[in-house]
Amino acid sequence: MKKLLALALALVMVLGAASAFADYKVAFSQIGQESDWRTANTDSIKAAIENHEGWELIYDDAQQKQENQIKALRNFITQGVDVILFTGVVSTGWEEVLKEVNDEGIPLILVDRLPDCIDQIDYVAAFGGDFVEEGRRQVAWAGEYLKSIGRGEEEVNVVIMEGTTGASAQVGRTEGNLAAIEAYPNMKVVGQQSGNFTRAEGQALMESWLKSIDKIDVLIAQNDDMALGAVDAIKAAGKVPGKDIIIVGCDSVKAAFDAIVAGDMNATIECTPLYGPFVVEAVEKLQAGETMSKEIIHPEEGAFDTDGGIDLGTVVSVKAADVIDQRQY
Ligand code: GYE
Repeated sequence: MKKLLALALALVMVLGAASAFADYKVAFSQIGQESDWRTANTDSIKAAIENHEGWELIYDDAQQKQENQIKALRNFITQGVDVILFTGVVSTGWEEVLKEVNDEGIPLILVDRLPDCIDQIDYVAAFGGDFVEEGRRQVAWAGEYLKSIGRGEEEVNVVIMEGTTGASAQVGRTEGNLAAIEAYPNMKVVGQQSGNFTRAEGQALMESWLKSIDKIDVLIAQNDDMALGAVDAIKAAGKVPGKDIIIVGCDSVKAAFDAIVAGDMNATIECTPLYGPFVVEAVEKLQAGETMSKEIIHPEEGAFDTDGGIDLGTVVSVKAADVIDQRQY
């Protein structure tokens, strides 16, 4: 009997010690791998968690499907993870599953594309780009640039290549694009369609626009990958990207900097994917029992182009060639 008791006691101690050292499970439901931005975002968050002592990363790539993300979130609940990092492929349809996460008492950190139901759910912190402002800056860049080269009075045809339909990044940037265009009566929207944030779909959409629209002067692409796909389509059609068609992208990925320096693109509005450090700070605070502000944190972002000096009201563009060596993604 005594032996049995001693054994049981030893077991309890071993288990207790093991649980004290067990890794803190940080789960991350990622959208997919549609763009250079997304790759940089995944790498930043993965590395930050994996390199942190005592944390274990549980990662899921939803391949652009909302149903996969819902499944992943329910799996995280079943596995009893300690915290969930979440970004939603689209902005609607998350109430039910996020309430389930709340009901289980699993802390939720929102990153990048925030869900529409943000006010109905509990979360510990939220980080994301200011998509409306990014969209506004895209059009303002084109409008101000046209003025700077003496084309401010000329009627120009603009096409807007949108991101994944229903994604908060698409909804916000479209709102910003259209609101900003009001300030430039010379700019007329002659095409507006989704290229799904991918290079291949951006190329295909530009090909079809070049066939169906007589004159295109400006392309506003809601991410750089689509802009780069469009560059290929424009070249294939025998036109000169960056000259015959002014191209403004979004994200400010390395490939866009290269394209700007090469003269193929004119500008890119920054949207940072580097959320690793934000996530680490939030999870550390959570572990320490500190409460955080519910305010959505937008990182500071700039605009980059061929020559710099275009005043966008909230920010002045910087010459891409001057800072290309400092780019981290
Ligand atoms: O701009 C785009 C990516 O949600 C901000 O998603 C992100 C967007 C980014 O596919 O390239």
